Amino acid sequence: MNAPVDQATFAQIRDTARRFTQERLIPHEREVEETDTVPAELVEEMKEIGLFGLSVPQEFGGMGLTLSQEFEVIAEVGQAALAFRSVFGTNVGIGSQGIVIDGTPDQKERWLPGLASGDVVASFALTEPDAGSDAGGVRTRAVRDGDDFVITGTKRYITNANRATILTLMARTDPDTPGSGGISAFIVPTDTPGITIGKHDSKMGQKGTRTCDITLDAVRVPASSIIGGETRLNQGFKTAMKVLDRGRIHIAALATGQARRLINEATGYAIDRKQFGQPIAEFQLVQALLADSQAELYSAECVGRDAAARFDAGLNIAMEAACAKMTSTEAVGRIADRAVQILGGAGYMTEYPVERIYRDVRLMRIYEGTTQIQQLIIARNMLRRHKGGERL
Ligand code: COS
Repeated sequence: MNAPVDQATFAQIRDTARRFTQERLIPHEREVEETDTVPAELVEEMKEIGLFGLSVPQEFGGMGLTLSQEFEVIAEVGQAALAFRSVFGTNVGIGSQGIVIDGTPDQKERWLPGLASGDVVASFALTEPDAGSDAGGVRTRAVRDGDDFVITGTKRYITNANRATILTLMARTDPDTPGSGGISAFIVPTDTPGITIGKHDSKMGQKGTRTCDITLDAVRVPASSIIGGETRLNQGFKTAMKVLDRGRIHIAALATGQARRLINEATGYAIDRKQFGQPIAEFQLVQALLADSQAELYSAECVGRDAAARFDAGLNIAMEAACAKMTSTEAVGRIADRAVQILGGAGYMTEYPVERIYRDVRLMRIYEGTTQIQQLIIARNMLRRHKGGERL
């Protein structure tokens, strides 16, 4: 857990992120949409201002932000097209955090400085063709062979797989234990023989992001590649869950960024657009759409910030992270829908960003755990706490 970066330094970091988003990222959105690629010069600029290292502790060259501070930076960058955050998002979140949370000192020393600078890119390889929501259904096998493990299987929809230097990869090390037990988390360099990265997926939205299949055919890694070392053999599911808990608050921040952008787009349009002789913003039915969106954004921000603060306080936040992810991603879906409605015909045209954002945010209710998985996590935790004598 990082100690907070002092307020003055943090204010500078957030201002830099805000300026970079408004002045560099947003002006390139159309190009990203049309070329399905984030320009290389922007990736270099992201490295220069430290975005890849937001969450990596300072002793390993990162900014060492708390999750509350990361939330604010991601809510800024999250106002631009989601493809931009995706470039560095796996280094800040799901790709690096297994190592930060459970890694050995050697693993941290070896990988975190490169992850912080962006010279190393990490992907999180959990999902498989037959293991999506059922993360415990991992079929990729890691079979011990002397001091090594030999890994065979297929991973699916892996973000940044095409650019990854390493994978934090979940594989079954105990074939006799079905479900979540018997899974270990490995650090697997992508230049290891036997790894093939598939062609990148064609998606409804989020153009410029990259997700690919990865096939592993007898990929040999030393046993020391298990995150946390051999003492964490068969403990990889828990590492993955801890990573996802934290990642869900990061996604909540991202959703509030998109929500804010949508509200600004819709409000600006409503003030400029005249019908029946006056700006449509003066009509109460349009005001109701705007007000509902603002109230939902505010609620989402409050829940997300509270969950982040609880994480920073060292509390178990599985339930709160699920609440934050569900609340904010469901809200941004409704906010995007209202924004299209306020723009009317224009909202359906590719000329206006809300058309793209409407498609882009749809994935937020799916990745890092669907809304239905968040409901399941919330309900399970409620029942556990209640049965344990706590009142909710
Ligand atoms: N932190 C730490 N440990 C956790 C945990 C958490 N948040 N959640 C569960 N665990 C532990 C449990 O305590 C349990 O430990 P024991 O075996 O020692 O009792 C173990 O992990 C298994 O937990 P559980 O029985 O709850 O696992 P399930 O197989 O029922 O799965 C869900 C739980 C559904 C919540 C999990 O599979 C999940 O999150 N699925 C969604 C995956 C996802 O988000 N995919 C998106 C793509 S990856 S970007």
